[in-house]
Amino acid sequence: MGKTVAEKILADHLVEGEMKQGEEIALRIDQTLTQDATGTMAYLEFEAIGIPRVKTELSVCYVDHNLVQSDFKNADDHRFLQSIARKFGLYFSPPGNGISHQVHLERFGVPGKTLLGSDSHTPTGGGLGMLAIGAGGLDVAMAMAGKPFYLIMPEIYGIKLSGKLPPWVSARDVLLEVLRRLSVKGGVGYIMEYFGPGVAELSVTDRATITNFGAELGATTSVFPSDENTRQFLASQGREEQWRELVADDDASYDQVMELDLSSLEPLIACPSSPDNVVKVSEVAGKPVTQVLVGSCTNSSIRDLTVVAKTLEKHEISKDVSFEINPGSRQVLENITARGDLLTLIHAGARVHQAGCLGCIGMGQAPSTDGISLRTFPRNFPGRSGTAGDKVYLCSPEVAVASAIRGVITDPRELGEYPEFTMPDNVLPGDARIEKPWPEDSRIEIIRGPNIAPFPDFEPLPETWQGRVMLKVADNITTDHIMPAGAKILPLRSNIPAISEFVFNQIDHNFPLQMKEAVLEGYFGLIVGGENYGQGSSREHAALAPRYLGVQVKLVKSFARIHKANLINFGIVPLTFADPEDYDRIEQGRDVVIPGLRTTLLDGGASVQVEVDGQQFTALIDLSRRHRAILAAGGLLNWARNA
Ligand code: MIC
Ligand code: SF4
Repeated sequence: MGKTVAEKILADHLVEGEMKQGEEIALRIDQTLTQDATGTMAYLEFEAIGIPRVKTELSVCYVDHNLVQSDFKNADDHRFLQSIARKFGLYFSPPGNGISHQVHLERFGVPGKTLLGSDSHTPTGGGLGMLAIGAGGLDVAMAMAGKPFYLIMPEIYGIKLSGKLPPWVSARDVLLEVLRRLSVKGGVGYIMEYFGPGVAELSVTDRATITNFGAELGATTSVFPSDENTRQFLASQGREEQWRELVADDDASYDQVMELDLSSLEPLIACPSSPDNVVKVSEVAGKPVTQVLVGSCTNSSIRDLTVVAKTLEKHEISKDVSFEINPGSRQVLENITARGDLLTLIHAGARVHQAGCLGCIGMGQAPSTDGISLRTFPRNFPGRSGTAGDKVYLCSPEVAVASAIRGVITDPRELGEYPEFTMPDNVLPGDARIEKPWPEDSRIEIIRGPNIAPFPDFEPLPETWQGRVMLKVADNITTDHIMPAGAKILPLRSNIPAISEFVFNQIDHNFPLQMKEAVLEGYFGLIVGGENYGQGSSREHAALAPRYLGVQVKLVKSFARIHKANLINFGIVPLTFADPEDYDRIEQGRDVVIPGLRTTLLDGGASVQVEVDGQQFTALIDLSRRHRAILAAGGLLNWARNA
């Protein structure tokens, strides 16, 4: 039987297991990427593994998140990462050079390769025909050490595209429509693969917008074929020799298929505060906006900023709107400058920032109280912008610029003629600041600032587990809820004791104190949760910091993929309710005993009895043998040391 693109790449990289849905498989990883907010911890872990050089074909260390230097902490981390890259043989992309995913697409991505990144939007590389997967920092550290990446074989969800996008409708609207149909948990357990005649109508940057934003479906990754458009994109980057054709066989079959006619789409928008809260722009048109931000790894390519600039040639920005541009990369900035579009943007009143994540992760750009903020970003989780009670909408650059012009949410089709954009045959590479790997030299020193704390040690799992329900939360809890980001907390990413003071900060700011008191009384923590627990960011701090506080078990209705893997890596046992209605029967504050948890795990038991104040509940254990051994050891590093 024929293969899909995803199956071809998986088969080429399979080192263990069988490609049967639900089985654990191990993949060889060709390339890795890290960014600074997850990277510092990933390299501390890499150092703990004790390998002198990275063993991948190519690994890149990016600095793009923690750009605001309000004291020494972020600046120290930047220096630490540069010295790490020099020491261990990585490329280094410094602050201001751009967002990891955008730069990687431009300068490093290669069709048919595997890429593992310590960031949930790593699937951006799927736009080039890569199998690009987001993971926790420790998994990326293991891949840099030459170890395979383990995952449960996903099913393949085929999205058959036909037709052509109408004027003022763009790639963002494609995925907003998919999110509207499937929700933020609709992609869990799947690789989304795009095929059909509509694929040829989308450029690589359009495709990258779709695979990037596809992270919000909870999917393992998303992938497009590598075709003539891919060849042209790589040629424009001066990398044509890295192109290879990669398309699904004619008789390939998909586990699910969705049909999507691009011609039938219209401008869409995700309302506060979830990326799947999607409506037609016309349904919310007329609401006043105070801030419009164009940027992020989803929508800040040369195409995106050119379309915005060309629209502004004929219009002005409303005086009631702060209109801001966060370029995706230095390459984008250099090219829009060379082509004159930057002048149009500045002239129209845009606030133009350095290339990076910026307000997307709450590094500045917080909106005003009650002010509607329109963003071309991938996430609008509550409070992520830095303003409590924020009203963040997600939309295309077209909707963003139209709304910035009118000062109210606006359907861009009202603006008349759609500006033409054709990708130039050659772009300025904009990569002069990217440092190539240094030759091995034992004299290279790693520069550590005082905020970098050593990696904490964790105990193995006890035979009988004793604890307390420390918190009960609802469905779709994000890792932003568990471990918030923002300009104040992000600089603590290399200091687990310090950052743990902010665990569950938005839900209950007393949580860390209560955990400490419980541990002193001899109780560890259990968290009860609903569906899709831990969706969103890949930050392993959402597992590591709670574990540091004494959280050792999570009992939920279902988990998001990356978070579940991170829990296992740091020795937190992920359990699910056998009967989801038991969720309603367990109250916060109750004492819990799980007799024989360790032996049950090691013996391969499929379930365990959880006693809450004397009442028995059955919890399911959906874990591989390897996972079970890691949990018993108290985490992946302990396990790897003993192996
Ligand atoms: C995000 O968009 O949430 C982030 C910030 O890029 C994260 C990584 C992090 O928390 O450092 C992600 O997407 O994984
Ligand atoms: Fe950066 Fe936002 Fe992309 Fe995350 S989603 S990598 S914070 S731009």
